[in-house]
Amino acid sequence: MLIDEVKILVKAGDGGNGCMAFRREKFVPRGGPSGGDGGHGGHVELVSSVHYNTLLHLRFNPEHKAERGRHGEGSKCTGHDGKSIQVKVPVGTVVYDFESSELLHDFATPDDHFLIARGGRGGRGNARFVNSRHQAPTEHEEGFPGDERRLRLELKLLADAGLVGFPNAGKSTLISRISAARPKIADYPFTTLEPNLGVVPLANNRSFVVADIPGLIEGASEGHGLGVQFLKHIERTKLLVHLVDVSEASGRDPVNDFKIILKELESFNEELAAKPMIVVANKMDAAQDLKKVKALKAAATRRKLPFFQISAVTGTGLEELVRAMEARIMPTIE
Ligand SMILES: Nc1nc2c(ncn2[C@@H]2O[C@H](COP(=O)(O)OP(=O)(O)OP(=O)(O)O)[C@@H](O)[C@H]2O)c(=O)[nH]1
Ligand SMILES: [Mg+2]
Repeated sequence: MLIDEVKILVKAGDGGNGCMAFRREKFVPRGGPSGGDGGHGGHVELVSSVHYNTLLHLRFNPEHKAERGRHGEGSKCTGHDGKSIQVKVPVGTVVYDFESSELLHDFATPDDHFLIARGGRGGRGNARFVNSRHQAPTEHEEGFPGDERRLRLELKLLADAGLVGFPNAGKSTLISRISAARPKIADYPFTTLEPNLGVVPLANNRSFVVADIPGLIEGASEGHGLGVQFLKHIERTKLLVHLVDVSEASGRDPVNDFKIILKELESFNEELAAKPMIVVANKMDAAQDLKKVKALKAAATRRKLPFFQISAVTGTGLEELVRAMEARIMPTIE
């Protein structure tokens, strides 16, 4: 199980200082105390969001500080409150105090707000200290400090997309090209024996998680090859990426391969087979008979499935593929 973990610092804003002032006006000989209160510091809130699947965006951005309150001013002007900030985390994030390891919050649902650092109260200005026996107070308070905490965030990564296909189709090669995962790659079947997860970084500071699982073969649902046991790792994904080897050297028939895998998925679990799927012709650099590629495209189109041509080795078509995956995995930003 892949765990994403980051340490972050959250610091709420300090309160503004209270002001010490006396009213001075022409023809008003003894103006009263008029120092305003300081504004309150902004809070830091953690908010769970469906727009994030990993903690990657916090790794490069580990400090989150809310604005401080402005100082109070004369004429009983209260300082402005500091702006609060929100730090977005994926659903599933568990928050611990870094020092004590105390569990502070577990984000189980989207749009859950958790106040993690409270802003400091503004100090009172001298106008507040006036009473019948104390007409000209000079007392005023400094602002109170905002909370500061070091946190450890943990997230059990779940795959957003699963790579399926025959052994040797290039699934591990693909995940190694689009993520930092470095699975074993070799030109023999069943190189991958355990599922691998990779985090795919996107341009907009977001990311999604891809699972590379061992290849399937005909009869996998009856236990042939490594069987379908690994499919349970992608049962909760939003998308399947079906890789088909279209290279000449493989000597395979892409359309036939494609249909066999579809059949195996169906016999494992109809819900899994009904997930959104992208069909990918891989090893285009080594494809000689483009009729085979065309036939695969037709088979995909007939099933209303989007079709892409890539070479996981040379990198051709990977950008378009990642964008298509992103569009199907990430909810659009409102
Ligand atoms: N020419 C070419 N070869 C590729 C491409 N993608 C993968 N390969 C080769 O195909 C072989 C199998 O690649 P893997 O990534 O290990 O395939 P896999 O689907 O993970 O295989 P299993 O783990 O056995 O299921 C390796 O020798 C790769 O170098 C490609 O785009 N073009
Ligand atoms: Mg592999």
